[in-house]
Amino acid sequence: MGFFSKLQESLKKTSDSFSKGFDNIFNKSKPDIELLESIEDLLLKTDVGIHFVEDFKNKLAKQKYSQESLTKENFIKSISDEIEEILKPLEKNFFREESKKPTITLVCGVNGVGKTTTIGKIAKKLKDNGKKVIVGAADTFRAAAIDQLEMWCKKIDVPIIKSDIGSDPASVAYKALDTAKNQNLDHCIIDTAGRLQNKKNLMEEFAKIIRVLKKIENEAPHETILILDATTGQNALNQVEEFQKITPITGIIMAKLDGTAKGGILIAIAKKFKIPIYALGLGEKENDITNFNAKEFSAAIFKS
Ligand SMILES: Nc1nc2c(ncn2[C@@H]2O[C@H](COP(=O)(O)OP(=O)(O)O)[C@@H](O)[C@H]2O)c(=O)[nH]1
Ligand SMILES: [Mg+2]
Repeated sequence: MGFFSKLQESLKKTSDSFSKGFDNIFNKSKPDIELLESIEDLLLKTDVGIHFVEDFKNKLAKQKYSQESLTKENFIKSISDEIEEILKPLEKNFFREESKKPTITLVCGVNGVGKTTTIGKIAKKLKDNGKKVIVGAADTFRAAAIDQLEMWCKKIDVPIIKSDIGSDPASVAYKALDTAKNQNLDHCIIDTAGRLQNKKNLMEEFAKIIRVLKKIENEAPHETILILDATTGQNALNQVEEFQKITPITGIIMAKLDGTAKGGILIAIAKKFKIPIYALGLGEKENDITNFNAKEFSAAIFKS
């Protein structure tokens, strides 16, 4: 299956929600104001966010649709154009060629969003692209987290640096980067713990990881990727805000877009934070990841 079909299939719940909503709205002939209100409700249900809805409504109001041109097709065209316009500037491919060797990437996000799984997928994809990758298991808080990353690394045949549960995350990160340097590898990817409920500790932990990485490579980390879970809806916005206080985020990967009708959350996040989007997670398997493309995303949302 091609990645566009995969994206379409993954976003099916979101696109079904849009298309059923639009059908319901446009099957009844209603005066404009009611129509706009129905559209507003529908958009809010898919989590695109109030700012998007308000701006879009203003834009529509300016376009002055006549009664005849108030068709479903016209609306869908306007909305998908608007979405593409917002998302287009944020297209950034994580798998682009990098001159930095090794490219050092910190992966962060709250527990359960898909950090470890996403690391497995990106390491696999980088490896498939001929890159040499090493992974550091710096989420030392839970034994299961280390085991899980190790299982991934075995499966995709990528080396891992790990230590015991409870050990210092910064020292794991340091060892991973040191190995990457010594062996002239292309990518060093560090998994981290996501205990946002203990923000002060997490902040200190990140500061320390970054401090020790900088001892080896002054520019480290080149990338700090925040993983978000599309099924958490509006809460993802808070997570961006909180993690930005902990450390500057260079890119977002939205995981679990396959499991939700609330795929619109990506639009809300794009509109509010304007952080580049590196990739999308579309399932639990190793190849369930795709580059982010604004046009394809918008097309997939309005497919059905
Ligand atoms: N459906 C789906 N599940 C995912 C995706 N990414 C991760 N998961 C699942 O989400 C759960 C938590 O993932 P994990 O990588 O352990 O999250 P972490 O705690 O942030 O490291 C696991 O059951 C994963 O299989 C995705 O893109 N789609
Ligand atoms: Mg994990």
